[in-house]
Amino acid sequence: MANFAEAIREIAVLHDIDLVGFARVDDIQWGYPPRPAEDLLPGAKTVVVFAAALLQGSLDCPRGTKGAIKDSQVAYDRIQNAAAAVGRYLERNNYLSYFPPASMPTDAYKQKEGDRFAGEFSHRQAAIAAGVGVKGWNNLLVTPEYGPRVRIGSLLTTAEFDFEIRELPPDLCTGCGRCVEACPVKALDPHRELYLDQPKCKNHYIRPFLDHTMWQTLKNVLKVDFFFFTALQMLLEGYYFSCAECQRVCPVGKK
Ligand code: B12
Repeated sequence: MANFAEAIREIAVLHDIDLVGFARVDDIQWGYPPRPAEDLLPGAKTVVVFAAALLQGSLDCPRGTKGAIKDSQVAYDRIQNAAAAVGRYLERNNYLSYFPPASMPTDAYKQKEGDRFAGEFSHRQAAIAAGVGVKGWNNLLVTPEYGPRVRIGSLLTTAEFDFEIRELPPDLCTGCGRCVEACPVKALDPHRELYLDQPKCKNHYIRPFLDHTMWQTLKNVLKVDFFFFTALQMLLEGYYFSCAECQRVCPVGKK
């Protein structure tokens, strides 16, 4: 059998992917809401995880997150291009492949704590199983090389092949608490079952439309010029988030 792991790494590097990992789908801890790989690709055996590092300079830029948005969009393209190329390579070898979106579209659920967005697959859980990183206090995947400053994506495949999974130090996230402190809306608490208060994070993060209160949100929408200009930019440019503090302040992997 071809050395799939090696060939996949080579394809990923050509698409500017920084870290590649592999895991058996049965070793992925279920996410919540549960969505096992079998649901998405019947017969799935292996998951390939891709991490695309972000520019630390873009995240650190004192003028906010505009540059970071662009860099993240490019990271999503890098991941999707790599996943599509690896998928085609595996299908040429007669194994089916599927890559769940690394970003939107997501599903929305009504829950008692408020609306919750959930992707159809947890790239974070897959990346943890593949030894790409560990879960940090910031609720994010923290890698030794880039800390949480990565976008991640996965490809499911029916192929089974040999690979190695690296061992990561369990204290990679030292629990320094900088992310918890830095969160502008205090949405992080690693001592709760769900580290992240999603509605709090989401309402802050997709500002300027949504705000902390209904009233403030309405005021934003009623500023007509502001509303149309912002809506236009969001639609044309995919400009939709305005906070990445929990990624920015993490000391792990900082240059
Ligand atoms: C919806 C979404 C959001 C929502 C909700 C976040 C959430 N779910 O935690 C909002 C808008 C709030 C958000 C915010 C952010 N997001 Co976001 N988001 C997503 C998205 C699209 C889906 C997440 C999801 O629901 N997955 C499905 C569920 C099943 O899995 P999960 O949440 O990953 O896994 C957790 C749960 O399953 C839970 N869990 C596991 N078992 C159990 C069992 C029980 C009983 C319970 C209750 C829970 C539970 O623990 C898991 C790990 O935290 C993912 C992409 C993706 N598809 O994964 C990006 C993603 C998680 N976001 C990302 C980023 C970067 C951000 C932000 C920094 C904003 C920004 N600037 O982009 C913030 C960070 C917030 C934070 N500190 O967690 C990155 C994270 C990269 C990394 N290094 O980890 C991802 C992976 C996108 C990507 N492809 O790179 N996000």
